[in-house]
Amino acid sequence: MDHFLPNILVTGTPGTGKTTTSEMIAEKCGLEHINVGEIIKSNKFYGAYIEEFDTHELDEDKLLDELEEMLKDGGKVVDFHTCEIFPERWFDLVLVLRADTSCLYDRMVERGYKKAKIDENMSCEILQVVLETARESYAPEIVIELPSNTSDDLESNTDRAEQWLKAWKQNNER
Ligand code: DAT
Repeated sequence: MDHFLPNILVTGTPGTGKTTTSEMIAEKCGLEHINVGEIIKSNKFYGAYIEEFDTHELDEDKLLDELEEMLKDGGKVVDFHTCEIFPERWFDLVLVLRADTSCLYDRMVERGYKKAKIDENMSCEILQVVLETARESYAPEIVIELPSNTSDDLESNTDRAEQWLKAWKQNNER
């Protein structure tokens, strides 16, 4: 996408800290946070309900149309656990957050997730499904894996995004 500011995708297994990190990056970098889960909910971009995972199927076409419009001018931090449904051209940087299993487990219990959903997410994180999918879906040099266990991690991840944005602006001056 040819735009004045870049778009950043923050992805990872549910509970790895996408929303927390995206909000901080957006605030520090003067970008806009887009929580894709919230957009799906508020617009009811749903297909059928899948009881086993306590979730709904996604109406991808409607979601992508909505996001295309939102991302066209750049300057967005997009937060979603699935990264392969988006066109590659949308993003200039893809951050994949990783959490240690004990950390992730505690966060999901705190959220009140059902056992099947916790099990699914734990194996997703252990098998690093999101990281590998991100590497298959985007140019490997724009995909960065970041630990997201502690508040120090949160701070250094935000600093890193800020540095990256600074460099991007210097390289894309018009
Ligand atoms: P996600 O959007 O990936 O589902 P979240 O941002 O809602 O995750 O975070 C889940 C919980 O974990 C929430 O209580 C905040 C906490 N958390 C997130 N990132 C963290 C970090 N780097 N250090 C400590 N706690 C963190």
